Amino acid sequence: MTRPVLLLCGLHEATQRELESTWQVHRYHEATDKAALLASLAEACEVVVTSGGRGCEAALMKALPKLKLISCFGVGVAAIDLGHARAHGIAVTNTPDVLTDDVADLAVALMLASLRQVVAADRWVREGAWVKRGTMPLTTAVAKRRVGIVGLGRIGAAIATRCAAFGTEIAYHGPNRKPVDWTYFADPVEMARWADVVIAACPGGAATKGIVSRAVLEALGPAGHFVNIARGSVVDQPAMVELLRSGALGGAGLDVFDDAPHVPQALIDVPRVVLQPHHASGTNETRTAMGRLTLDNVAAHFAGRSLLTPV
Ligand code: 8YV
Repeated sequence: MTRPVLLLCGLHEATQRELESTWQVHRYHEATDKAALLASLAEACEVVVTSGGRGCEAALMKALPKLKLISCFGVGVAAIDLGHARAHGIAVTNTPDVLTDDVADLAVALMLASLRQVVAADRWVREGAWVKRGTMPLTTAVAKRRVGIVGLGRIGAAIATRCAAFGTEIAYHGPNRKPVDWTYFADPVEMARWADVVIAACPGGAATKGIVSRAVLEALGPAGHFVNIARGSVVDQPAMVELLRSGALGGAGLDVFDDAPHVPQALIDVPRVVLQPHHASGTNETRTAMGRLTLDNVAAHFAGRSLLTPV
């Protein structure tokens, strides 16, 4: 109870409640004088809790010289300066595996929604077009489509397995070929030329910044659909918006954006786009499991036990 923990952002409610009833939690995001808070914790704070979106910058780590653990609520740790953490003996934990199914489910839901225009069809009924204009324009079949996945990690592989059940052909792009039967493309542009749908499922960060480039989106083309459950940074967002608006890219299902929660109006205005508020892991079950791991890693640190999910 007496050990201080610095919390960088609001968390899943029950997780934050338990964190705050177990440790002496200081809410950095709500502090009016952040420098004073850091100074007051400098000699005592060993643990920071953050989220995948908030991450943790080197400057904050430097202000806490006793820092030993950054426990991240989320699998993506690209917003944490891992190089600085490693160089200074600060362990980082995340929440892998527990969210894989939900994130893969949402990727497939966005693919289905984009190809079958589920949201536009809902609007067609809701806004009375069915009565006034009759049947809506035809959509695109999912079966037999070619799906190219950028990043065949845990989540990418779970997406591929689900897509296989829909009778799609599957290929993937990543830094390395994997021991799987799906087709490997070393070049994402070539994969996009082959594909009807490209799904981004890779980690964020410098290595994947803009990997879904203008060239990839142009290769996907006017009949192609792009799904992103990875990070906004993996796609050239201005190019994507421009191509969607002009019809040079057929459609998109997007859970993540540059500068979230701000989504460009130009993107909101495209009717062939399905938007989500970064909610791929947003189920009660998964957020509870993510919270359990986040809390258990903190408890393991203070008890001197091995961390459960070190990055
Ligand atoms: C969460 C995520 O939305 O796990 C990740 O990397 O992006 C998501 O599961 C986020 O971390 C919760 O704030």
